Amino acid sequence: MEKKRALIIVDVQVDFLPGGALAVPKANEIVPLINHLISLPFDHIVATRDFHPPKHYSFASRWAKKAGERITIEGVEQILWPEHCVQGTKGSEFAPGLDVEHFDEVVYKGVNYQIDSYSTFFDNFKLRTTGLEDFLRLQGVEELYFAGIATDYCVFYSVIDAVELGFTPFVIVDACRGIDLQPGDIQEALKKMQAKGAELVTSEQVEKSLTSHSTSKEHV
Ligand code: VGL
Ligand code: ZN
Repeated sequence: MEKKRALIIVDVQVDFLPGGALAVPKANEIVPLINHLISLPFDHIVATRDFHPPKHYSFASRWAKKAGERITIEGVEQILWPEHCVQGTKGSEFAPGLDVEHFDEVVYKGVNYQIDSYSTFFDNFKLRTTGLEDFLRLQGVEELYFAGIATDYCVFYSVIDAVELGFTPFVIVDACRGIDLQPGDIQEALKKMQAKGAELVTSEQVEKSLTSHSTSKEHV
């Protein structure tokens, strides 16, 4: 039997699009591409949402500091960001035009005001899980295909955790966009994910591999 596959769509939200509070260059370009990926025969489609309370610790305004500055909380370095993806705001919503009706599961992260969460599996202190691992284990999913924002933050930490948890992760590089706080961050993140054991693929390769054999969905 074939391995079950899930598409994991990371943080494709209004505040990360050009014009948003934490705008990621060209992030709007991946929306049609991700919609196309959603139409492929994945066993599960999961989307994550960065979803912060108004005075979140990761917000520069919370510390009267500037975005891009760093602080240390309980020995863990925190980059300070502009206020973004605040619960209940337009900026926290999924990108307009994203095919949300096909999601099987939505995972919320960064919901505790004192702890940031780049990974879609755990918060940055690894104190709590988001529930994503339980969902994937329950469904018997082994292969994870990552797309979304940001290549060098939430996609990166999610993929590293996915390897450590024993999943088989693929990064769909053309369906991701990154921040590049320092130029080169995106390339370095891609290299590190590959070195950790993730496979870097294109959406075209994913389409070919998913449409060339029958899917487990047809057998259930
Ligand atoms: C993200 C910075 C702060 C991300 C979320 O989705 O990559 N980056 N919050
Ligand atoms: Zn955030």
